[in-house]
Amino acid sequence: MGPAEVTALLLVALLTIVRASHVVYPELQSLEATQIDETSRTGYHFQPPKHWINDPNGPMYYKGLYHLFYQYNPKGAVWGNIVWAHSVSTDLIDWTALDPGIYPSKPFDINGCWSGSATLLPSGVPVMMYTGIDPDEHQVQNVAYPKNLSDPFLREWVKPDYNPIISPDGGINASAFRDPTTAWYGPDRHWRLLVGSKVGDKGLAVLYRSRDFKRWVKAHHPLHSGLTGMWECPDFFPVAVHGGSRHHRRGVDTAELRDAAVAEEVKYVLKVSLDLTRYEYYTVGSYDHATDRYTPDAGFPDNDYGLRYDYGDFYASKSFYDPAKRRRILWGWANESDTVPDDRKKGWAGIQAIPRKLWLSPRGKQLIQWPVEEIKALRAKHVNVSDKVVKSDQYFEVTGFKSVQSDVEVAFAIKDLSKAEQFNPAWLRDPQALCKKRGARVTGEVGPFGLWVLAAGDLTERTAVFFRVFKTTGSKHVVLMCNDPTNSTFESQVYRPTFAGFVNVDIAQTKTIALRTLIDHSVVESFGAGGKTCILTRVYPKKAVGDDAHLFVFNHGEVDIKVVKLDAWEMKTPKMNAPAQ
Ligand code: DQQ
Repeated sequence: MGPAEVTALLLVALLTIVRASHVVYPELQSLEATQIDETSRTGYHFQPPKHWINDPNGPMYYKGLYHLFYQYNPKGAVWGNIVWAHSVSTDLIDWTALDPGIYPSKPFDINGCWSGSATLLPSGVPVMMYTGIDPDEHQVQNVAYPKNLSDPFLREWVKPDYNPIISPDGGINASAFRDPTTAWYGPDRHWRLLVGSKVGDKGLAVLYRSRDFKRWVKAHHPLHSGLTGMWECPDFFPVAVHGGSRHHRRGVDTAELRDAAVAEEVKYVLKVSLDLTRYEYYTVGSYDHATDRYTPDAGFPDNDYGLRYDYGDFYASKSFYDPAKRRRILWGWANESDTVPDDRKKGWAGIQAIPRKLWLSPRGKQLIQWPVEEIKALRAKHVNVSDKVVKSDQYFEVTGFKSVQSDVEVAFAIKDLSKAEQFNPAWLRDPQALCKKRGARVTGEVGPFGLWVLAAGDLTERTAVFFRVFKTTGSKHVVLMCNDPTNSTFESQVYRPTFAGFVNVDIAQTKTIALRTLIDHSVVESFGAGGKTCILTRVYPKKAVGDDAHLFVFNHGEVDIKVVKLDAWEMKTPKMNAPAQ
């Protein structure tokens, strides 16, 4: 490296600052992308034609259309100049891009329009609550209303002059005060909402109440807090309890809580996004409307080791209730794992994960997520394999279709669990560390077995999605699900940690385990055991691209496994954010 390059690098380092949780490159943030590199661009995951995206904002269903807003830089492929870009869809598959819905225009948001949520008022009027950055760089909460309610596209939004509706008063840290939730209505006829914040090391879900949606008063205590640093993008919503009168997979609208009978039959989910570690965790618990206290159920660790929606690259997520199909849908942002210069070269950065239906498991021990049923409409050419034994250290290729943009469902059977390796209870806290130690190339007894996706024909590049089974005390087992991208690309600068989570299944009883993986050029989005454990990762193969991307099944354990059934489909490319005519 010559002195000029060293100076340039130093300059970039000096100019690199962190604003809220995002790294800011002042010299890059307004550099328009002139060319788009399509090599690793996704086909059916949500993304605009170019530039940077991050958090999903204000998702909702209105007059027959799904609306998705998202944090977007209209001027470049790195974070900055943030507006609420806006897209609509009738089916969550084909998307039409509209002009940005909310963008800096008033003193209360002149330095940025950050994340927020939609609330549907009882009158049917949707209202957006979002964080604005004011001239003093303070984070304040604002509302915006549609200009024309009869326009199902909700193209224009009006910000009343009485904004901000919530300012960082009363001991609130003005640079750590953001991402208002959907509001809910209590039996005392007051609206409530949460705003993410922190005091010292303590993350807070600060609670506000309002009678008229205009004047908001801070409650004496936050709804909840935890020693996990700044809480971004809190989400708080009800889920139906199995055994109640309604089907447990059905979603519950916060608006339904006005009905006391419904309110008695639900549990609540509180999810927070941890700015310090850039992952999210959730708890399920009870919420007492009268005292505004939320108490997580026993069995939900309320700390860094809490359950996660996704154990991979999935952040700043937000759910909404879909009245059209009576379900709760979760959107989450997946960042790039390649470098900032790569993003500049690509001309784009960031995607949204496939929207997931989300519900509480029958025993109330965790949430389950599954890609929305609509994406099945994209399935095209189909291949399948059944009853195929994969012996120790063997693998085979799934041929006859193009896997670079595909949907793969497989069920593995394990005949002999007696040889499973002994589990060390110290591993329980950190599946990711365990998977780092026992990556896909480390042989085992029961596992590693699973898929090599986006693999080169000669296997010099491959991303492994796999399971390992351990035995613990008595006849119990622990199942680990991993995503190992360490061999995914020749490009050494790509961030590629192994990601992992445990899967809550009684494998001695089921003897089988299912995996569904959505492959989309640079996305590997996996759902273990019917959606109990999810891992999304971003990879950028150099060789395993286009028709040169292959799919294999492998078994690197001592014990044979069997592919009971594998179904794989090529996926069509939907209409992805073409501008409205
Ligand atoms: N992204 C937004 C913030 C939020 C963060 C800014 C999370 O509102 O806290 O783009 O990714």
